Amino acid sequence: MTISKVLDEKQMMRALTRMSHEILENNKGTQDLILVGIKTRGEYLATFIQQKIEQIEGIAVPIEHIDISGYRDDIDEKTREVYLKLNIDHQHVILIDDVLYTGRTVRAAMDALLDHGRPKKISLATLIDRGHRELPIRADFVGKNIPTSKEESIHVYVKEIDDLNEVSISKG
Ligand code: 3GP
Ligand code: 5GP
Ligand code: MG
Repeated sequence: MTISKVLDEKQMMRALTRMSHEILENNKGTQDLILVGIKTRGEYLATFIQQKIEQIEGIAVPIEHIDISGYRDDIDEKTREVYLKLNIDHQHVILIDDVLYTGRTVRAAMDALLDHGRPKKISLATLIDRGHRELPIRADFVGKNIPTSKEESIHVYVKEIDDLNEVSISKG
């Protein structure tokens, strides 16, 4: 198996910092902004972006994390239980995930959100876009585009779980 580093810690932090600025620029500040991290690793990336936005703007934007496994169309379990404490009506929700691949996870996350309210806008931020979409979904904020083959895997490591911040790609 060959493994190569795609982003070291500094590069990963810079990418997330740039994405935080882009989100603020796009939204013209923090007004009506809600961050929703998709578990597991999207949760930690969302928290990083929230802290960065607070450093830049001095405002802690609302944040929530969702586990959308019950909403996926390619697994049997259809529990469709996603709990959101925040009222997302008329808000600009930024969905945040680690890797965007087929787009099915994001489709499921949008279903879950729309069961809970009527946001004025949903945007998508992903640290890595590896291509191979199976649905008409694209990200608004991307850390790095990494064209992959289907045999390759992207590994996103976050300090809170993996004791390091890094992205690598493996094959074989
Ligand atoms: P995450 O929950 O921290 O994002 O999807 C469950 C986990 O499996 C993910 O972790 C992800 O890192 C890992 N994973 C690696 N390759 C794949 C893949 O091709 N599809 C999915 N759904 N998950 C993958
Ligand atoms: P999708 O639903 O777009 O196919 O896949 C997105 C989800 O699957 C992400 O939440 C991500 O965790 C996981 N995923 C898909 N491909 C990869 C990959 O190559 N590496 C990692 N780490 N996660 C992946
Ligand atoms: Mg993920």
